[in-house]
Order: sequence, then structure tokens, then C-alpha cells
Amino acid sequence: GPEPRNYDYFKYHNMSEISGWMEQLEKENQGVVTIINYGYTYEKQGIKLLKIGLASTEKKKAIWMDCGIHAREWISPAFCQYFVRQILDTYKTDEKIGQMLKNMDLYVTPVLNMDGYAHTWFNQSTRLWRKSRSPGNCGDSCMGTDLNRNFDANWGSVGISRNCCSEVYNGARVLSESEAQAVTDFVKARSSEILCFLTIHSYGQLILVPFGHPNITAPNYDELMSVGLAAAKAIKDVHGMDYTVGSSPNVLYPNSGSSRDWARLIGIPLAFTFELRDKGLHGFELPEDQIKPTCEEAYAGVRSIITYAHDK
Ligand code: ING
Ligand code: ZN
Repeated sequence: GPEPRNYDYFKYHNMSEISGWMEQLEKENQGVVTIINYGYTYEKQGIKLLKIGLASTEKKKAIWMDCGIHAREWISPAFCQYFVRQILDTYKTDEKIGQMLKNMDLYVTPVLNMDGYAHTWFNQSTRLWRKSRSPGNCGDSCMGTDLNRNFDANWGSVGISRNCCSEVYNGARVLSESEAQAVTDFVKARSSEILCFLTIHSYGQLILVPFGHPNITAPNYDELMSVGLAAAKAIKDVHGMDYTVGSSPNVLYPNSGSSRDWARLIGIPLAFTFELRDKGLHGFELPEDQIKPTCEEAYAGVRSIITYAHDK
């Protein structure tokens, strides 16, 4: 098959296993999968994405998807891996996926917050780490910035903390984190090609639309809502799970500095945050026996959105 043999997509994998999986995937899918190193983490790890697409003489459009911006949300990297496998397993038989790979490149980052993710694998006491691993501005007492509060989107205005010990510390300054800077540089350089920006989190079973900031409304809010609701329906059709669609202020609470808001602000028309299973029973520690159903339903949701972006 196109994917590494014996790789278990229904277990959680540590950073080195995921890196090895990416390399093998590239080797076994030459001409379709390319690894791009687009920046470095605080701990000097290369931040890598998989570019997936078929050669074309036309100028291609693109889809962005990142997983693992928050370290403890392990189902998110598991989903990015499953998504890539599904695409590679089906593009020759699923005509729509084949057509999409001819017209669009998929840029998939399986783990954006690599330092944080590695830290959650260190031991039980660090399993629930969320932020990056850089020192904030208060010395060694508290480490890390919330990468999803560090982007250039009404930075520092709402739903953040200036206390570097907080889980939602927004950083010493806008884009203080090299991981947020890397996404910014890569996406900005391709902003006219990128039709859709997807960022995958857990938990809560939500599809969030721009904006997290309560005082601004996306010019295409109605479109974002209808595309989100169609994705929620596609999700429900798989295992009957309910996903709520809305903006963060409407669904939960406002925030600022998120990558999704930033993507919509720079002109990417479709931008969504997925919050995968569950609704809090297991929370960030979603049991491995839920990886498969969670990925199956989320795949249906993402497929619905990228199909809309492609066909539009
Ligand atoms: N949730 C996201 C966060 O950055 C979010 C997105 C923002 C949800 C505001 C609701 C309200 O906090 C998680 N789980 O990280
Ligand atoms: Zn998150």
C-alpha cells in the first residue's frame, strides 16, 4: 500500500515515530508526497509538513491543515496521520479525491508544537502540557506560550493572559514563538493559493468559525456557517456524533491571536478550527479505542469542507 507497512494508525505515536512515518511516506510515494521543512521550534527541531498533490501544468490551489498546535491534544496528530493515509489510499479509486489532488496541494503539518508534544510523552506528570517550551518573560519559573494566542490577530486583546504561568499566556510579543512565525511565513507566502485553512484541536466536538474576537464578524460569516453545518452533518452521518458549529464567542468564550482568525484576516476565505472528541469525559486523554471512530467522522467533515473549497 501507499502507507508505511505495519504502522498502527489507531495508536498514539511519539514524535520520533511520527517523524519516521513521514520519511517513509515520502519514500514510498515519490512524486506525490514531499516533506517541507518550514521552520524550527524553540528546541531547534525542524517543523515539517507533508505536501501532497499530483503534478500539474496549471497553477495549483492549496489547502492548509495543521495538527498538534496544543501538545496534550493527542487525537489531533493522530487525525492528521489518518487523513494523509486516507487520501493516499483512495486518490486512485475515489474520483473526487483524485481530481482534488490534481488541482490542489494539501499542506499537512502532523505536529506543529513538536517540543510540547515531545514533553507530553516524557512522563505522566507532563502529559497535560499545552504550550510551547520556550521561556516566557518571567525566567525559569513558568515556561511556554500558548501558540494559539500568539498570532497576529487582535493580539493581546481578549481571552488571553499576560501571566506567563497561565495556560493562555499570549507570549512576550506578537509572534514571539518561532512555531507561530513559521506558519505565518509559509502561509503568507502562499495566501492567494490557499483556499482553506484548517487547524485541528481537541476536545469539545466543535467546528469553530472566525472570529474569536467578539467585535468583528467575517464578511462571509453566512458561508462559513453553512459550510461548517454541512461538515457537522457529514460527521453525524458516520457515527451519530453531534458537533456544534459557531464562532468561539457564540459557542464558548472569545479569544484573540488564534491562527484561524489570522488566516481569515489575511484573506483566506475558509478558516475553521475543529475540536475533536470527546465532550470532557476523557478530555485530552481520549482512549485509543476512540481514535478510529473519531478519525473516521472527522475525515468526513474535512472532506466535506475541502470538496466545497475545491468546487466553489
Ligand atoms: N481550544 C482552542 C483554544 O485555543 C477555542 C480554541 C478558543 C475554543 C476559544 C473555544 C474558545 O483555546 C482548545 N481546546 O485548545
Ligand atoms: Zn487546542
